[in-house]
Amino acid sequence: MSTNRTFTMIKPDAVANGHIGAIINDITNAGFKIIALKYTKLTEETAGKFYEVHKSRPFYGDLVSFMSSGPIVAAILEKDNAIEDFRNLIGATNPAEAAEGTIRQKYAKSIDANAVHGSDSDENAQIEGDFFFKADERF
Ligand code: DGI
Repeated sequence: MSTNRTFTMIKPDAVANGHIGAIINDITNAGFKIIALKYTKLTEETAGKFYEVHKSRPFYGDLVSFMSSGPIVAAILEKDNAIEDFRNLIGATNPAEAAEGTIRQKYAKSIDANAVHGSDSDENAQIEGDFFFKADERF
């Protein structure tokens, strides 16, 4: 159903460092259409729920406190092959390993403060988009 959509967040580090505009520009220049967009802030509780799949990982606590440390931008994006193309646009999880020109290579500082989120599957894109947006917030 949603194979042409992905979900992203501009994370607290990139928001705090003033990169919202540049990142949205990179995203739209890469051919993604914005379906939904929101400036908001996660609490420890909502960040914990969002990242529940990582609950058993050693970095879960740090991830939850980082993701609730400041405002974020959440968005649903549309493009053919959205999941794979968006993950190529953002680059590797660790910005030190992210390819030249990728969003993480340009704007991220560390593996935890890595500027952006991108869904890893169609199923998760659907779940993550539903976490932030109601039907009447999508256009
Ligand atoms: O899909 P990704 O965001 O590229 O990566 P992921 O789903 O494996 O992990 C989700 C987030 O968790 C990632 O964006 C940053 C954080 N993370 C992943 N691996 C590590 C990590 N944080 C720390 N501190 N150490 C890690 O090894």
